[in-house]
Formats: sequence, C-alpha cells, structure tokens
Amino acid sequence: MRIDVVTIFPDYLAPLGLSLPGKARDKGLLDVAVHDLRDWTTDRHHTVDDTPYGGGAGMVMKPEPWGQALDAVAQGATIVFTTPSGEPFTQQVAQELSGHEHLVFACGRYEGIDQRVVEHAATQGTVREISLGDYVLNGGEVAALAIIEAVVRLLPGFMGNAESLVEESHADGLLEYPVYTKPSSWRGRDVPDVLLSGDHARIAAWRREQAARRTADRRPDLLPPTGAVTGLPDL
Ligand code: 6GU
Repeated sequence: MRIDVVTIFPDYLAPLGLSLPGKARDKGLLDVAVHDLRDWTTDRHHTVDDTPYGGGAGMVMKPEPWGQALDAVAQGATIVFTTPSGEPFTQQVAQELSGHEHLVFACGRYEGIDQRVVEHAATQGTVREISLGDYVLNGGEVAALAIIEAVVRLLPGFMGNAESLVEESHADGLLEYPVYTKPSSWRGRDVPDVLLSGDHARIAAWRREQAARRTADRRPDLLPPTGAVTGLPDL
C-alpha cells in the first residue's frame, strides 16, 4: 500500500515513522510520504487560507494549493478528506480502506477546505470524507494518524497473529470481553475462576456473555434490535 499525506503541519505526522506504521514500512508492506501543502503555494507568504464567502467566523483553506497538491499525488487514488462533517470512521471503513492500493489523506485545518477541492478530487480518484467522531479537533492530522494506524494493521501479512484480529473489539460487532494475565491473585483481586478451569467451552460462553454485557452497558447502539435472532446470550 502507498499512503500520501498532505498537511500544513508535516511534523504532526512524525509518528508514522514509529511503531506500527514504521514496522509495516520495514516489512515492505507500506510506502508513506508526507507533503507540506505550502510547497504548492506560489505567493511569497505561502498562503493556504482566506475568509469565507458569505461571511462567518474563521478561515477556509484555499482551493489552488490543494488542486496542485492533488494533481501531483492523487491520480487514481482513494482520497480521504479528514473532516468533522464526514462519515463516521468505523472498523468497517478501516477494512474497506485496507483493500485499496493508494490512499491520499488531505488534512483540513481552520473551518475546512473549499468544497470545490472535494468535487475536483472526485474526478481524479475515489473520495471519502471521514470523521473520527462527534467532537472537534483543531485539524485532520490526528484523525489521519488514527485512520492510518487502524488501516495498516489490517494489511495482509502485517499481523503475526491473525486470531487477534478476529477476536478484538468491533470485529464481531461487540466490544471485547475483559482480559487477565498472571498473577492469578493481585492486590486481593482474583482472576475469574472460569478462566483457570481449562474448560474451553465454559470459557468461550463466559467471554460471549461478558462481551454482550459490556456492549449493552457501554454501547447499546451496537446491539441488534431486541427480538432479533442473534445467538447472543441473554443478560
Ligand atoms: Cl477528521 N477533523 C477534525 N478537525 N475534527 C474532527 C475530526 C476530523 N473527526 C472528529 N473531529
């Protein structure tokens, strides 16, 4: 997979050289480049923003530098605009993106990017406008980092242990069950007996119930409608 990131804060993307994406690069699964949007400005002040037509607070990112940047790096790519007005980022979106050969992240700042840039990008590649969640960040850089991390770990050949991808939170639509490791007793708190029983069927049933309970408590929106036939344990 090839990933290009366009931003006015390239230093913000420094973690892409570390840890997980760094490992994917070392394995030859990933090729990443970070670009400074100001490299595609032509004025002396490297201007990337201007006041909004129609008035209102804040500044809007100008179309010209974005047009030049996307012409240079985004032909044929899947172009992700990180914006709080986008579709919510989910594990399913991560799965979809992980199947694409070339992703370009366009990180918006200020009040957003001139909408014509998004329309133009759709003539060059496939556009996704994606939000990390219902809160406001100062810019799309942190969102791009999060999306890249979620996508890269799904690349075939990246995870040593494919089972941990199957069992983790969201893979089956539920939150993950609680996990424990040694020692079996710590500060007066014991690991649930069932996990020490060696009875794999009982352990699996306990984990299913814990996952369903957690999901009901924390994320009832993820549960199927009551009455649906699901095979989930009763709570
Ligand atoms: Cl993708 N960008 C910004 N600026 N704020 C956000 C976001 C993205 N997702 C949630 N909040």
